[in-house]
Amino acid sequence: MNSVIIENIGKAVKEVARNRGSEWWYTPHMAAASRAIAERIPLVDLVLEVRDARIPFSSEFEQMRKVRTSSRHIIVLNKMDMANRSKTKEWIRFFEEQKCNAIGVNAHNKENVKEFLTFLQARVRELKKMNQSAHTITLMLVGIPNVGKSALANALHQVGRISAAEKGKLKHSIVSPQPGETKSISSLKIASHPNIYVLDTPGVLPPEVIDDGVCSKLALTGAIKDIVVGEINLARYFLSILSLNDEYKKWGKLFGTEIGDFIVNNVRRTVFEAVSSFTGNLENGEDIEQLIENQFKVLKKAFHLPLDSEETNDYRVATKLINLYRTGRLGHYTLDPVLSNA
Ligand SMILES: Nc1nc2c(ncn2[C@@H]2O[C@H](COP(=O)(O)OP(=O)(O)O)[C@@H](O)[C@H]2O)c(=O)[nH]1
Ligand SMILES: [Mg+2]
Repeated sequence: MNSVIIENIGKAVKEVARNRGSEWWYTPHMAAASRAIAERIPLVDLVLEVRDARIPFSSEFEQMRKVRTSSRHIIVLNKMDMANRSKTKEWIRFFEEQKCNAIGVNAHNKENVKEFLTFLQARVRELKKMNQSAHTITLMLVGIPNVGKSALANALHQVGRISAAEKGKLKHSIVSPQPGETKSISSLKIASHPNIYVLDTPGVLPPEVIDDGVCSKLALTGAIKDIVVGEINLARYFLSILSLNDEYKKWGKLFGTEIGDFIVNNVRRTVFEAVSSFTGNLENGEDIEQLIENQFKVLKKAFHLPLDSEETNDYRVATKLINLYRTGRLGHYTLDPVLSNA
């Protein structure tokens, strides 16, 4: 993997964490949320640690590592639709071998959320066997920013209320592509008989800045605001991932037969051609830098950008590319290699 790009992103994040500090990284708001979450962990029946399925390792919620709740702790790999399907399965197997419950979800897919609710109800029934007196069950969603906690809370609330045939206005948590939009803990009902409530909580980043690779992945998947790292750095990082991944090779076979989004096809063709005609060494950091520079140039054409001002165009290429990546239109990438239990 290209170490120069990753180092630069890590440096940018650390600088921000150090200088402007609390405004961007571990905000006072996060510190307060972290305390409020810690108080509730012993009180709730299940803690659902939401992670991003694209980065099951890097999106760990550090606070859960310290509290040993084992049987009451479930790792939820959300945004499964954006990750590599077989890698998600491997990751789930890894967690299960670690004796930790894990499940993949896509908060935007209603059928999938229904299955998830059924899974949760089964867990709740097991709990009730152990504790007969409990008639109201509380689950708590925790995790770093932007992994989809609020989206999941809303989706469970919606699905649960419909099947429980209850009337009344649906509540909802604020879902946003910007990290840090959930400001307080809120409670939503997701099932009856027994009554199950889910607590949505604000995202919390670890207080200490972590390693460059983790910073880069958090930035690309949107857990850290884009301006911290800069869109151009993010796009460069994504291009390095794309160029070292076999995914683009599949695109070569599709040319001539593709349907659908003209720009997407154009971008794929451009990236494919740039990588396959590249004569440098993909293992070499400097060579990759060169490849990425070339890709930025040719992508300007693919995005139909006027060939004037260099800087604004780089920025535009970057934002367009990041947008295509984040809407899953350039493929499904799991950025964390699966850990082995060995
Ligand atoms: N593709 C995809 N996007 C999701 C999913 N869940 C949430 N999102 C999006 O991710 C962003 C962050 O969601 P949000 O619920 O606000 O995250 P939170 O900060 O953890 O509460 C929003 O733009 C959501 O629409 C999912 O399963 N798949
Ligand atoms: Mg939220």
